[in-house]
Amino acid sequence: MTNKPLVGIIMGSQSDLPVMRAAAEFLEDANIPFDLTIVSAHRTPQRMIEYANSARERGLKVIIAGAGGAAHLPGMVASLTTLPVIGVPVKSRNSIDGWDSILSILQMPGGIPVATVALDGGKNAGILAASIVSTFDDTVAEYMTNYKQQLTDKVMRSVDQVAEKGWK
Ligand code: RP5
Repeated sequence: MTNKPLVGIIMGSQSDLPVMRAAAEFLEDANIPFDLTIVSAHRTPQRMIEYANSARERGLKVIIAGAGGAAHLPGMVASLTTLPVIGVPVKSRNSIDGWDSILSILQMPGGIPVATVALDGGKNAGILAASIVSTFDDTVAEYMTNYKQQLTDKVMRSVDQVAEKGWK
């Protein structure tokens, strides 16, 4: 595995970090190199353009972009790069109830998709990015197989417990 970042994690504000760190934690556990920074579509539009335009040549394979409220960052980055973009709607303090962020990221026009995860779904964004990396990296593919097996094992332990102890 290279040390060069394969996944870029960006967010509109430092206030998004509590949600977005879950993506970083999953990638760190999976031993996938990533970089993480703040890029605001509205407050640093030029920086957003530079980030997205240079992403592929810097070696990134997928971008995770999170934002809240009028969440234009994921869609605008997707419009500027041919890399896959995973969008994380964040229920930020300027968000009414989260739907504003969800719809801003989800309801993209034809031709410019953003793979949108659930509200505050930083962890799933990390998992999805890792799945994308697993398409060309066998070590990551094995990690993902083990990860899914752990999920299955956990549920099956619950099945056994309920069967043993009953629902009361
Ligand atoms: C969005 O506005 C950011 O992504 C963040 O979710 C929200 C609030 O930003 P701050 O005012 O906390 O910097 O652009």
